[in-house]
Parts: sequence; structure tokens; C-alpha cells
Amino acid sequence: MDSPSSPIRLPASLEASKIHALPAAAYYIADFISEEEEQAILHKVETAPKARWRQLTHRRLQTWPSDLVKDTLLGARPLPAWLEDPVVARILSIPVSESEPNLFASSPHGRPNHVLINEYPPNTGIMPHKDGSAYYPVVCTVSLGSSLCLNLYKSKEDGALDPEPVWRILQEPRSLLVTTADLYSEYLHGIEPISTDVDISEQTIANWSLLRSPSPYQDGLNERQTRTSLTYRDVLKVSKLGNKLRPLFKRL
Ligand SMILES: O=C(O)CCC(=O)C(=O)O
Repeated sequence: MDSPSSPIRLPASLEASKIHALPAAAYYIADFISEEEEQAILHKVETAPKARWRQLTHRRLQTWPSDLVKDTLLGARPLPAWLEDPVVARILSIPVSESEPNLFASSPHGRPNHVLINEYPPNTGIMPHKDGSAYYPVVCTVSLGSSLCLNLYKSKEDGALDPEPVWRILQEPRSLLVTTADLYSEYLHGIEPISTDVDISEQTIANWSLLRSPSPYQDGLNERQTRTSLTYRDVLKVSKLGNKLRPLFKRL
């Protein structure tokens, strides 16, 4: 049962959680998981076997159930129970509209089959990028531990990245952010490697009206702590052969 101090609040339909400032369907649910669920997931992330972590220069990450090989998930293994429940069940329980029972109703596997876990201590970010062709274009991100801003960028006419973000989305701990369609394919997303998000206001944050509470940001600042994200996606190609090939690849 959820404690009264950290209720979850799911909308009857995603329409109520739509980020209207954005050009394609995107949704934000501030209280998607409870504080107890957040702590339980963080505990599982922190106590995962060391070999699960891949250390990049400034950031470390885990991939579940395994890394992709040539955009393919090898083997039809399920996600571990702690990544399925409560998050996947809850994502699938929310209708998008009257005619669309959930976000993955039309995806190849009908549900997310892959989770990337990224850890961002203060001053850590991720370069602006697109997610590529490996996934169905619905991205569900659960944030844990701390708030930060995700920036959306557009390429200029000459193809170079315009370094000024077009939109900023503030992601609070325990929230779910969903991006789809053009936001996935036409825009880049990234997180600045800074310790404090600045200039936070109703005018600059696309999901301001959907925040759990804007009051911590009245001075326009968000001092970051370590934020961990769970990115749920449906990998289009799954190879059953993978069960035999898996021993050939590291960390699978
Ligand atoms: O941590 C996030 O919110 C973004 C992760 C991301 O950009 C990705 O997985 O491609």
C-alpha cells in the first residue's frame, strides 16, 4: 500500500497529462510511483552485480535485460520483476485515448522490453542525440532521486545542432515522462552537465502546469542531487537465436 505521504496519482487517460507546449504527443505524470517504490528500485539498481554497470567517462549505466547487438535484443528474456512491477503494469494500465488502450498497444511486442538505467551525479549530463531506429518511437522515462531538466534541440538548416534548446522539460523524482513520434525522430534530447538548472519558470519549462509542486523552483533554480533514470522502450528486433549467442557477448 502507498504511504499517505507519497500517494501515486494516475490520470484516467493520458489526455489529462499532455504537455501542450510540445509539438508532438508528450505526457508528464508527476506522481507515477510512490517514495517507497522509488527507494525499492534505487536499492535494486545500487545492489545490482558490478558487471551490470558500464562506466562511461562521466556517467555509468545499466542495460536490462541486456545490451543490444546490431540494434537487436538477443533472446526473448523478460525484464526482471523489479523493473516490470510496478512501472510496466502501470504504464500499460493508462489509456492514451478512447480508441488507444495504452501507449504500447500498437508496438511490436505490446509492451516495453528494454530498460536503460542512467545515473547522473551533479555536473553530469548526456550529449544531445536521437535514439535511432532500434526502438518503437515511444520513450517512457521514470526519474528517481532528484530533479533535472531534459532539453529538446533542433538541427539548423545546415544540419548543425542549434545549441539553444527549443524546449526544456523539468523531471521531478518519481515522475514519468513520455515522448513520442516527432519528438523522438525530429528533435534531439540531452541533459546539460551542470550542478544547477537555472532560469526555471512557467515561461521556460514546457511541463510547468503538470509539476507536482513548482514551489521548490520559485527562485528559478534547481540544485541537482544524483538523479537516476529508467528509460523503457520496445526494441523492434528480438532474436530468438540470441539465447545461443549470448555467451559470446559480454554483459549479456
Ligand atoms: O536519462 C534521461 O532522461 C535521458 C536518457 C537518454 O537520453 C537515452 O536513454 O537516450
